[in-house]
Amino acid sequence: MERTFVMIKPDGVQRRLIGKILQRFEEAGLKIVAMKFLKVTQELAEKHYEIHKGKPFYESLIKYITSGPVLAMVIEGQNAIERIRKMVGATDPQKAMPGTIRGDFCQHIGRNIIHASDAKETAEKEINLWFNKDEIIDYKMDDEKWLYE
Ligand code: D4T
Repeated sequence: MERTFVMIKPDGVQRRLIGKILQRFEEAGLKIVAMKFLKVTQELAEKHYEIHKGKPFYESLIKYITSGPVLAMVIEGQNAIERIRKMVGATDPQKAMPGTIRGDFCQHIGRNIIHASDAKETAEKEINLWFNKDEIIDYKMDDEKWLYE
């Protein structure tokens, strides 16, 4: 089992897409193990996007991510990191395939509604940045025997 960090960004919240996005993850058999709704501070935004510091889009990216509440979560499943990146689609919605979240719900790279960790190391780093250990819940879902052999 693998865990990944997923965030519905301020535009996803404002456009009332939380329910539709969560439905996709739930229907795929993925398991939410942590979730919180918060307004991202400047400090957290800068830590989360530190890799992009100095890039032309950095300032607008920080402004956007701190502009309103987001839904942050940790999702668990077999191969969850790659699986969810595929479900989310390409960073630029214009290049995202139909059927993906970005391909179905958005238009512009600066308003791409959702974030998901892109690798094992980033998933671990982001989960630790956004959640305390006691906010992540270990539990069994009753349908697990029907989802995994
Ligand atoms: P996030 O991190 O938001 O899930 O996006 P990705 O993992 O898919 O893509 P990323 O790290 O390369 O970009 C982070 C964030 O910056 C915005 N962005 C990116 C932008 O506004 N203009 C750009 O040219 C790029 C490359 C979109 C996502």
